[in-house]
Amino acid sequence: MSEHSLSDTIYVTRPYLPPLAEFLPLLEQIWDSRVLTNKGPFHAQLEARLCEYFEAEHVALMTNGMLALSVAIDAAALSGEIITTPYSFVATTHSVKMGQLEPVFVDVRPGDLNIDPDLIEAAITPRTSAIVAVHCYGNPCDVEAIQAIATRHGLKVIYDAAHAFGVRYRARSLLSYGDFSTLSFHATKAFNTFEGGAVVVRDGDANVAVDRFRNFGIADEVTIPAVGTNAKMSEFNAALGLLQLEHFEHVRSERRRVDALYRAELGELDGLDCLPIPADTEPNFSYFPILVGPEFGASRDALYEALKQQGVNSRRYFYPLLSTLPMYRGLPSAQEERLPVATRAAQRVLCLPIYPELSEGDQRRIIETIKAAR
Ligand code: T4K
Repeated sequence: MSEHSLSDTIYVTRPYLPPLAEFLPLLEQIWDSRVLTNKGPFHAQLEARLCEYFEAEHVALMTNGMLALSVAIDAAALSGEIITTPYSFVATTHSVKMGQLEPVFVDVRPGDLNIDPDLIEAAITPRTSAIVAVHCYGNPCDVEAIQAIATRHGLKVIYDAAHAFGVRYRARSLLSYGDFSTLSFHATKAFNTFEGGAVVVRDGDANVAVDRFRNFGIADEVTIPAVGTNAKMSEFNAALGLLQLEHFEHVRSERRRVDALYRAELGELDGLDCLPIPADTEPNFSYFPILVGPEFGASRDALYEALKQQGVNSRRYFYPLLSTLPMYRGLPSAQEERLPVATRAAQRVLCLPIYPELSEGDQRRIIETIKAAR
């Protein structure tokens, strides 16, 4: 039994919420208007604000990040094989599979655990139609190298940018790269609307398909030219998003504070690696992954348990590796020997608590537990 009560449990994340008093007037407007969903006024405002913020011409709000991926995959009109990473949350590969496409796993790079562009070309076949890459933990993929390969082979590029809200790379929004970027605004993300998501669309023609697919394939009251789903964001979520946007730089700076203390205290420990902050990047500090190597003196799972004993719930994002799941492990690209970097990372990774309200005292409790576990 843990000696800690539930009340002093430290979770891997806690959602940031703005002061309730700021949200109530927006709720009153919803109550007055009775416009609850189907592209209401808050929905329109949030899409417009995010277009500015993401430096994009088209942003379509969605119910969640998984449906955002499904919508982008549908709008990209793909077929056959999709090159993707095994090192992600399960939504990435499931959205490929649910689009009746075959995932082809390619290993990741050790420096940022994003898909390794040097390995992509060898995985391309005449059946390949796209690359679905993930900006894992919000760290940018090698977007230039990936685009060059895609252009050479006529492939679409979809970035699962679920972790990458507010990230800037080479002085522009990371979401302005690729044909589509998809976001999650889930409670556990750096920017949340309770549940929510978005698709950033580069090509205006695809924007029509995105818009239709999230609304049952409907074009107008009497015209339904396509199959579709219901992936619409409600007015409640959109109103919250407008407010959250005003608080996002506060969220980012509080997360930066937590990130900096971990780096200062854990960065030099033998056998424990923090992922470096990537060059030319303004991060959002949405996760704090550490990699626990054999020299640390305790295994990753022993450290996970030691933290739990002290009331600290770290998480093994991303373990198990997606290529080991029952529905994917039979794929030729899922063989472990083809994915050595991702396999090792999944065995070693632990994401430590990081969120704006994490106090220095609680963070020091986490750090001391890690040091004592060696
Ligand atoms: N692509 C990628 C790369 C993703 O990482 C994700 C989602 C998606 C796509 C799909 O986006 P969505 O469809 O979810 O919008 C969580 C999230 O559910 C999931 O959104 C996220 N990635 C994934 C990495 O993590 P769990 O199973 O770890 O969540 P859960 O409920 O255990 O929450 C973790 C901790 O957060 C809890 O211990 C306490 C705290 N928490 C959580 C919730 C939901 C709160 O304090 N309040 C809350 O409301 O999956």
